[in-house]
Amino acid sequence: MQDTITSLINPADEQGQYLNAAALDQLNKYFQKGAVRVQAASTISDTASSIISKTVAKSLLYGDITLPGGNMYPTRRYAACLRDLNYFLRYATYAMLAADASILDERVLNGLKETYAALGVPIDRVVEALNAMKEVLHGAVGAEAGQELGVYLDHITAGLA
Ligand code: CYC
Repeated sequence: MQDTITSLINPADEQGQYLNAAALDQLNKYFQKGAVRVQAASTISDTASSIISKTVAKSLLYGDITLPGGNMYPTRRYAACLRDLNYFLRYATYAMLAADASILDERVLNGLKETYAALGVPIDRVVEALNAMKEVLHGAVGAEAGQELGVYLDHITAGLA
């Protein structure tokens, strides 16, 4: 996993250089938003299950997908879906704190598209749920952190395309 700090320090170290003005400017922006990110992560830690249930209610709950023949039926699959949404929320939160998407590539997206295809998990519905999660997060953590989390949820969507 990478984060903003290591991704600026590592290349400078490889060249034996102090951080240049552009790198320091990026670090400054990263630290300026630090309190907002930690506050958002704190809200998510406290309210994750409500964020997930609102997400499901907005996107998946009232349709055929939860009925016999749908991929969220029976309860075992429903539970797998809730678990996956929790993974997406938790890893998007880590990525937001690091301001770096690499953890998503390494731990979430690696092989996920193929797994979903093999199990018949409908990717368009996963994307619908990810978009609903973005809206729910906007309400839960506010516009600024919500927008940043949205970048990482979009990264998951892009990795499933
Ligand atoms: C299954 N989701 C899976 C599986 C994996 C993941 C590996 C197959 C193994 C299992 O059932 O546990 C995902 N596992 C992950 C991820 C990580 C991981 C992301 C990284 C931490 O370790 N079905 C729907 C909805 C959607 C859904 C649209 C929820 C948004 O219709 C999800 N995922 C879903 C379902 C299954 C699944 C229903 C079970 C499918 C089956 O067994 O038939």
